[in-house]
Amino acid sequence: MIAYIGIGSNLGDRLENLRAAVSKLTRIGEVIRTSPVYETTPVGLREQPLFLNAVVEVATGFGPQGMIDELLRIEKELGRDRNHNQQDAPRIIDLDLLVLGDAISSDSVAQVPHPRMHDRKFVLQPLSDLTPKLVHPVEKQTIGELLHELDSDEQVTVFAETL
Ligand code: PH2
Ligand code: MG
Ligand code: MG
Repeated sequence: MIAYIGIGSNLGDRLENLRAAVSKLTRIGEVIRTSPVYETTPVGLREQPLFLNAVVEVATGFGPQGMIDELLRIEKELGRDRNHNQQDAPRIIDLDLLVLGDAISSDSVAQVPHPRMHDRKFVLQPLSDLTPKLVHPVEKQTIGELLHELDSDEQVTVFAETL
């Protein structure tokens, strides 16, 4: 199945953190493509550094739970500490499962599609670069439509054309 994983960093060498994550993502399958990298204003807790965000396309045999377990393991290996952090605090790396084929799971630990992806420009812009015609399994609109219709004041600007 094709999976899309959202990656983000707003601490340390942000671009290097994203690159290190992509190389570890080969553990969940074959990395097919990566989107451009965007610099984005923080959503939620606003008083924190700008993020770099991108999306990675992976061909995988993993299911939602196995995938999320592995993403959490990779975050930890890259130095993310979840214990002493408030929600939405700055992070070295964040790996979010956005879409896994047309799987729908609302399980509290393994949610897919990501419950907030359709109202985040920092997700929809790079995802739309890779797959504008992909239909969101729950919203039933394409990623391109969701991006076009989103009314958001997030600033999302190209930081690097490739990862
Ligand atoms: N991640 C969040 C909260 N806010 N804002 C931006 N711009 N990029 C993110 O990756 C991000 C965020 C929670 O995971
Ligand atoms: Mg996130
Ligand atoms: Mg996350």
